[in-house]
Amino acid sequence: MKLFYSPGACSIGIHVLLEEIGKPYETQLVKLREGAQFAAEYTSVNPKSKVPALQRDDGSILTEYPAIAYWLARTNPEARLWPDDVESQVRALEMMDYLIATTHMHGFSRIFRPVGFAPSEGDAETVRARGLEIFGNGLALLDRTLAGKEYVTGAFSIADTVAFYIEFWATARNVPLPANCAAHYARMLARPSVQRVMQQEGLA
Ligand SMILES: N[C@@H](CCC(=O)N[C@@H](CS)C(=O)NCC(=O)O)C(=O)O
Repeated sequence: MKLFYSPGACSIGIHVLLEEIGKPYETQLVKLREGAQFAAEYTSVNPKSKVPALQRDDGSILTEYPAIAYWLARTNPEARLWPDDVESQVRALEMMDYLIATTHMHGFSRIFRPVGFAPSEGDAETVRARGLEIFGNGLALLDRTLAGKEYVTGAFSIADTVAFYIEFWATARNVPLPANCAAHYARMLARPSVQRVMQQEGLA
């Protein structure tokens, strides 16, 4: 398997899952800041020009975080990354979808690259402020979900790796984490898999 990633990007969550699984894998750096995601070398891997992408051992490529995470979890059941009961499964999916489709794509993306959402450069601050609002709403909902629990569905699952990268981005941007998110983030940082990934991506 080969993970196409960029340090500190959302691909970090898939990287954590690969470490949790513990089987051999390779990594391939995609230099997003240099625009490598738009070069033919990478669009032949992922025409969407995004990381993460995962090349499987048969050469086929998987894209989209939830699909990659689900495939890794279901094909490596011994790693216990996917809950057994339907209620926990559907809650894991619900949280991943909200955090990726709304908190990440609509919230963080507005903070990180406001020009992508702004009709003109002068609108950037308004866009960024809206991004912070959406991002904050996501953290607040995650915080309520985590109340009285160690992980999103109780036990560790693929949903926690999405929560982790959102919490990581919040911390990197000095957005305060609500208490349950802060405790969850600390719990994630204490996992050996996360520590190895932080080292490997040069973020420790
Ligand atoms: N819907 C995609 C989103 C992936 C995504 O937005 N990745 C970002 C990094 S966190 C990226 O590759 N951005 C490059 C760009 O937009 O140019 C998924 O779930 O995997």
